[in-house]
Amino acid sequence: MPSDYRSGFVALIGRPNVGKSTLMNHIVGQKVAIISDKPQTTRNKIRAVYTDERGQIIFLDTPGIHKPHSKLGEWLVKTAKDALDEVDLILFLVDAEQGFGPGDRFIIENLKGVKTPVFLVVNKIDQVHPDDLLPLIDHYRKLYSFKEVVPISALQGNNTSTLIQLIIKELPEGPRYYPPDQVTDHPEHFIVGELIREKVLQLTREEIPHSVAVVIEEMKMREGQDLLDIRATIYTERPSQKGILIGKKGALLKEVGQRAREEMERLLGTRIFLDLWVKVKKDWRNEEMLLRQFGYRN
Ligand code: GDP
Ligand code: MG
Ligand code: K
Repeated sequence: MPSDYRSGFVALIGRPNVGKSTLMNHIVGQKVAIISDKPQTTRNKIRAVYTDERGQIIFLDTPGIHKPHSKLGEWLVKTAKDALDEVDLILFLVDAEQGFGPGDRFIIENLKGVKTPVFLVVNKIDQVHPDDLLPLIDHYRKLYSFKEVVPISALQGNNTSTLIQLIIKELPEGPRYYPPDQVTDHPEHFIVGELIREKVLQLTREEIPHSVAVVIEEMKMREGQDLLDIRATIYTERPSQKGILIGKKGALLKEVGQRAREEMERLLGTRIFLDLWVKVKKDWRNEEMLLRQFGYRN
């Protein structure tokens, strides 16, 4: 990793249907698997992670800013505004085809109290004549001082690499928080890892526990099925420990997997296929990639 590696948190805001989900999916290069739609209590939920050799962008799902019609609505707007103060950058996505709307005005009014820099991202440029684009951008610019203005088409991918480049430039220097192949993160990752570790501890003796770590390599719904695929690796420090963990003809590992899977299914309310591996990694405690993943607590 270069020493000037950049990383940080980016909130994507905008009216419904401006293309937020489309942009997110395009940037991470695949559909972001939604593992659970249980209501979130956290203000910022990680939605997608983009990684390249220059930096890592963590996109957050912050509560939307809509004109409040109630006390609860007011509280939600307040929460959303506070959340926007905690990120490194805000992408305000607007719809070139629909043009300026009252929803945009409301968001801009609220951005005025927020210290985080804001990019205006004008989406759906594939639907408008270039001559109409500049007056629209001017209109937004008169209302707010955006750090950058980036016209894109999230659907066709026009100018999205420029957008990524500008985002990374704006982020502070920082570490890679997530492994490069990870595009989503959910608290479930952590819980699932802990469940596996718990079963290992319950089914083995003292020589195993302290040297065991569990990494969830992949967790996603199988296309078109109500089945969650989870691929996990249990790391031990010595080959002898690996042998113990696997057991005679794989019996122990099978037992660990079965117990963990049954509990996960109850917890997450979905059928699960658990693909469980054991690997030896001497000194995993010093391995940067693993530490990053183990160190994560939401
Ligand atoms: P969200 O509500 O902001 O998440 O918006 P979505 O991502 O769900 O997009 C709403 C609609 O706009 C969908 O029908 C998308 O296919 C469409 N859309 C998104 N981005 C573009 C774009 O760049 N060009 C065009 N033509 N349509 C887009
Ligand atoms: Mg959406
Ligand atoms: K601001």
